[in-house]
Amino acid sequence: MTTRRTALGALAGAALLPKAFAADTGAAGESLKEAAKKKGLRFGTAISAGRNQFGDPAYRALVERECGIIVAENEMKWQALEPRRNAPNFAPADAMLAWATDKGIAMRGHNLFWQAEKWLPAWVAKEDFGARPAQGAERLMRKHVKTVCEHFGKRIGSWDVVNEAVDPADGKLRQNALTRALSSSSGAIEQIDLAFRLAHEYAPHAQLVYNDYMRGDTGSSKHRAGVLAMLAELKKRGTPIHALGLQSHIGSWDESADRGKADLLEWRKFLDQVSGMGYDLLITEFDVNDRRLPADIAKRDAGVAAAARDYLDLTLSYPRLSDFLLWGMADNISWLQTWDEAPRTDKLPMRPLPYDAELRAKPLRQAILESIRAMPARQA
Ligand code: 9MR
Repeated sequence: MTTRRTALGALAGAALLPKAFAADTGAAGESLKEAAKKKGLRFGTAISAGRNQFGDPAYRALVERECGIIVAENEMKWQALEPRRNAPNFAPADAMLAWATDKGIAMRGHNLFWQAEKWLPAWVAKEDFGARPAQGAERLMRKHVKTVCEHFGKRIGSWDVVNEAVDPADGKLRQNALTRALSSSSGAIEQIDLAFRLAHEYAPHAQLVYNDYMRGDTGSSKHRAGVLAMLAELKKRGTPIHALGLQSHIGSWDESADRGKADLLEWRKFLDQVSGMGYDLLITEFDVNDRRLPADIAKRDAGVAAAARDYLDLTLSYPRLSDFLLWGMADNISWLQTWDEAPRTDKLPMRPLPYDAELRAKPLRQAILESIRAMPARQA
């Protein structure tokens, strides 16, 4: 069978888009980034060097057409930038940033510190911080932030400084090798505060973001409460943090349409509280898990689009929100295909993103476009 990828390989011009793409998006029509720009919103996506994305000219052309901002799905994580101590590897991230800069696409940074220990580089967990562990941990954190922020400089205008600090199970702050070294008694707040202060020192131009996956459903109530408590504490401490990143991996947990409405009310309350504290908002990793929807593709795609509309109409209504990024553009490259915590029981491939594997636009793209067109314009 000829796949889109092999057919593409035969094309001489890398910039050529498959016919299906041109027809389905109405390539002459308005792109998502153009629609967003009219509202003072930046629209974009994560992109990865893995899973046939950044290396695929057709995928890159799609990102270029639709997106005004990108984020590296994995390539700027500490684990990726310094897999072994003092053995940095900036090349994959640099290649993306060079491409984005060339195309006039902005890029944000994800992330300086991922709090779950398993996502820190393995060598950090084994690090001997010496007789004065707090100073040793601070030294290491400073070196990391300095190296990374100075390397990318002003080309990265927004950083996820701390990722996923709150444990959804109890709303408490997660511990890791750095938090334990910095504070034996009072949890991780010192380390989080320090992370933001260092980011402010070495990237004073940048928007500094706390990024997490809290949701509106009942199962996420401790998570929301924990994030609110942490944001309140950081405000009290005068920590230089500007915004909350709403990852927005939706669709996995909300049980019914009715419950969905109640969850949206909780979500509204949460966003009101966060903006009430003076924090800006971003949607950083949007996708829709379709595990609760039927196998039939038309029904599934309609259900995904409807869930997106409900969530986006509410979330984009907050004037403090001015960036909206998806966690990928096409179904086949989504992390959800291999995530085993909330799988489809029928094992069918998920359809969580606005384009299918052949880069044909799906109803989700239309839903995103309509939500953007319906949202109130941001102040300049
Ligand atoms: O999508 C990412 C996947 O390719 C990586 O294997 C994984 C671990 O680095 O991270 C995934 O992205 C996560 C993001 O960095 C933070 N929020 C949740 C995302 C999905 O797990």
